[in-house]
Amino acid sequence: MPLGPHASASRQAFYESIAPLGLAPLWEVLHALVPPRPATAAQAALWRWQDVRPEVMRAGEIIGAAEAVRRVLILENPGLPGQSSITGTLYAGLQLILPGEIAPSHRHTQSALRLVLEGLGAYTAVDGERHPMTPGDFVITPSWTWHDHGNPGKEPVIWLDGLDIPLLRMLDLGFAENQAHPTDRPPEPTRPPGDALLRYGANMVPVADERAPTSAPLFVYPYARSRAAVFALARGTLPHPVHGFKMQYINPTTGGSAMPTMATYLQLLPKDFASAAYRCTDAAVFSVIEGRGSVEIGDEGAKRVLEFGEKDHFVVPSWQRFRLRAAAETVLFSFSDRPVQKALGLWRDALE
Ligand code: 1HN
Repeated sequence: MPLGPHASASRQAFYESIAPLGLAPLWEVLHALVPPRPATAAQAALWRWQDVRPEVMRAGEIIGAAEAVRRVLILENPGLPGQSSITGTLYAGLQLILPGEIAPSHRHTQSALRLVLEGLGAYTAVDGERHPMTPGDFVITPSWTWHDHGNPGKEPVIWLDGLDIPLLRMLDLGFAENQAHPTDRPPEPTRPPGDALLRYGANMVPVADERAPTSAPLFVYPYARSRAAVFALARGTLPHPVHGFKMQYINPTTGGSAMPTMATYLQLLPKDFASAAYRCTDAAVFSVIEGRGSVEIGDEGAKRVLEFGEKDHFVVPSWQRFRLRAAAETVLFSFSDRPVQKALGLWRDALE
């Protein structure tokens, strides 16, 4: 029992006497339990590509993808050490797959997203379809879908992984299974290349769908298409004062977020754009696809300015005031747990 502000020696003795009965005094913790505003332990943080890329490549020298199962360096929030978390509810990491390697097939209740950062020639397979990954491609692995990765190409390939691991840990509903297959031979695809995009990515959905629908049947959002969409949004209009030109990736069968637990966005900031100050209750992880700029995070007195460039990652914690500035035309990918907060009727934002 931590010694709270009201814990005189006699009170402390009382607390110790009730602890074996599974009892604890609310008044010592009440203010921490119901803070006037989110008091996250997560901190604003930046991972610079030039610092982390060499370490990701070094991981490739010390362990193989098959042995590691997933060879990933976790982007761990400095305020949440040892928790494999970038925010209170989300996990992020950088995954490397070298030429000739495979990462074996498995499935889990945690939903996953990938944003390809570097390299050509690797694929990710979801539900039996292989997608050849190109930088900027956004790929999802919805909850409980089988997935594996492979690199039959000639270049190392690195991508960002985002998962709802801490959220599911909080809910105690982690399940996982490994698919039986030789570790040197990936499972054979069961669907032709491009199938999901053709079926679900043409502003149409199949009537009387014979395939068992997953929670989100469209699993690939190729960068060329998403990029064209945000640039089209920018034509002939002024940027939104907070968001610039920002679009959400959707699940075509619901119109909602691509996955039920994580919202994902692509955002274009014109050169010299400076956003209005803004805060929202969903902490967000950003990946810089193109351009450079800065993000100012925190209130007066506790402000931090993080300068970002291509392939850098940064995190804006819950309810911290932030402003984005673009020194060049900039394209940002980001993700958060906003759909969960909205489903519970709890999400808030404020212009201030
Ligand atoms: C996972 O399945 C992948 O499939 C990446 O690439 C990272 C982190 C924790 C648990 C499962 C993947 C993961 C993961």
